[in-house]
Amino acid sequence: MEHTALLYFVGPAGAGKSTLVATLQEWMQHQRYDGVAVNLDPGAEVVPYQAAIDVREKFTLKEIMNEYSLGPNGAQVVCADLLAVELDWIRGHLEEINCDYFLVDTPGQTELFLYREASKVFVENLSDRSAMILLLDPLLSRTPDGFVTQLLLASAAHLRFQIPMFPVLTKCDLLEPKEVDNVREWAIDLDKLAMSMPHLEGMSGVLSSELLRVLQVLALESNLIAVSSKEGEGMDDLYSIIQSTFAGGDDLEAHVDTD
Ligand SMILES: Nc1nc2c(ncn2[C@@H]2O[C@H](COP(=O)(O)OP(=O)(O)O)[C@@H](O)[C@H]2O)c(=O)[nH]1
Ligand SMILES: [Mg+2]
Repeated sequence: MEHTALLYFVGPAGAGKSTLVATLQEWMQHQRYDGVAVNLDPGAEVVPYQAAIDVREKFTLKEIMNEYSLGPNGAQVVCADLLAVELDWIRGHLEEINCDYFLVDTPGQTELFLYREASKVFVENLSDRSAMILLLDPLLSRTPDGFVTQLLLASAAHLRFQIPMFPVLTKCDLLEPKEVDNVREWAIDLDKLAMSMPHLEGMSGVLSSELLRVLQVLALESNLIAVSSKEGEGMDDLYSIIQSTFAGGDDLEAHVDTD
């Protein structure tokens, strides 16, 4: 199995995972890097990229709903567990492919991917060079308390998975530039975030300040990258930070110069 790393795109439904996989893959193609897309979302109707490996060949959300007489939520849980059953099938396919990066699109519900034991087994065994691209919702992240909820999710991911995490603020075209700057500053400097927090009365005030202290300990390990798949923004920043983790340096300029 020859690849630089396998990247899981994880985040809430609608955060832009599938679109980011497609946009980053296209960007990589332009730069002559080889990004191979893998779809692990059995609930996807259509995906905006050509998947080299697609879990829907094995099962779809609709099939599981029918087979087990479940609604979509119950079926999502069964699907999350079935993923682990297909570990060998997927690994077999990965082993036949040589590329720079596998771009792995994951199911809509973050919590299913983060908290089910099956996906932990899956992530720990699929590749020994994995990372997680953690998509933060832009509309939630632009308020201090909303951003804290996103940091909590990031902290939970840190606790669950011992792999590099790259937090990404998606759809930044939906925010004012000033709002994007604010969020990025909060990510770097949690004291600034604390000062921006509204001084809430009672329970939520206590909760937020205690939470911030925990988050200061579990702080994000890398800069928050702002991307917009719509505008094609931030792909170079995202690539650079991944590349410097896995290939020991940003080879972007060197690579572009080779032609
Ligand atoms: N404005 C804007 N919309 C986006 C962007 N990326 C994705 N979207 C839209 O957000 C919706 C959900 O995107 P999708 O990639 O399917 O999210 P997923 O559920 O996380 O896979 C779609 O309607 C996309 O067109 C972006 O960068 N900017
Ligand atoms: Mg999707």
